[in-house]
Amino acid sequence: MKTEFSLAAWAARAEQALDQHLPKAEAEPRRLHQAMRYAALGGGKRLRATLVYATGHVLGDAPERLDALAAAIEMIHAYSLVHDDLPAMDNDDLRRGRPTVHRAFDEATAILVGDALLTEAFAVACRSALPTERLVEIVGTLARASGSIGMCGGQAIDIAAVGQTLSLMALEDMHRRKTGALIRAAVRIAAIAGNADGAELAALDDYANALGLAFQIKDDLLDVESDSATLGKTAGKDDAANKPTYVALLGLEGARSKLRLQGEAIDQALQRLQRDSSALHAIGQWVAVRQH
Ligand code: GRG
Repeated sequence: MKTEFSLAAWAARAEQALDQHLPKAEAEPRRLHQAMRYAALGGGKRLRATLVYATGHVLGDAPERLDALAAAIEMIHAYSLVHDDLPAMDNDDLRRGRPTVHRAFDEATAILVGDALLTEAFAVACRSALPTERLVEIVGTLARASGSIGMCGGQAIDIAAVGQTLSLMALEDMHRRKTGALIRAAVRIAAIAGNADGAELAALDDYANALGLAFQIKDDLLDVESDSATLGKTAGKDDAANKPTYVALLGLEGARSKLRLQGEAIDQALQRLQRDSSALHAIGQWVAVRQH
């Protein structure tokens, strides 16, 4: 039986969950808490939180049970963006159409905002009303996805690769860690919360893996297709021309065809679920056609 869902409603729900679970702006230290809220609220596509709700929906879990996990994964994502924007990394002035945290506040505050968002995310995840063994698995999943074999590792590989020619395999490995790991974790933590069995976990992981690559390929395509992608960039070590991308390696048509292949992998993975997976399918379609 098909069940109703709305990706936009889940994205809006994530915003409310964040508002509820982030430290209040009036709580001391106020400047840090205001900056954390500035970084995490009021922008972003909420892809990772939407994946949490959609995976729960496919497994029959109500969104109320997943609010803390949705907030936690968006907090980790927000931390990564704040640190990625720092002068020592991408040195960006704008994020989500507003000054980056180190511009709106200051650099030390931005470092602390990232540290606090990452750390607090684990406390927020632990607010989920779940059996302890599932919570432990969820916390471990989030930690591995964020740490040196996941997102931080991908960022380190990316920094080392600036100005270098990467093979397709190396580029894919970097993206699987840098952006793919957290996207996979979003699906996995909802799957753990929803008590998915081994076969379902494997199918969902294959889905998320293909979705993560599709997201990155589309990001590279958008970078060359839209002038707005360069807004807010300061020239320097992270000049887009210096960065290895799918378009640089495969050309426009090659990258588009690789994106279509990920779409097929998404469909195949979802077929193995033997459930109404239209919500996850809709996210796959949105990733391929998104314009920002
Ligand atoms: C600093 C530890 C550390 C990691 C940074 C994720 C990341 C690693 C950097 C992001 C750099 C970047 C702009 C990558 C391109 C793809 C990407 C992840 C974009 C941002 O994610 P979206 O598009 O952002 O989901 P919104 O704003 O919609 O939440």
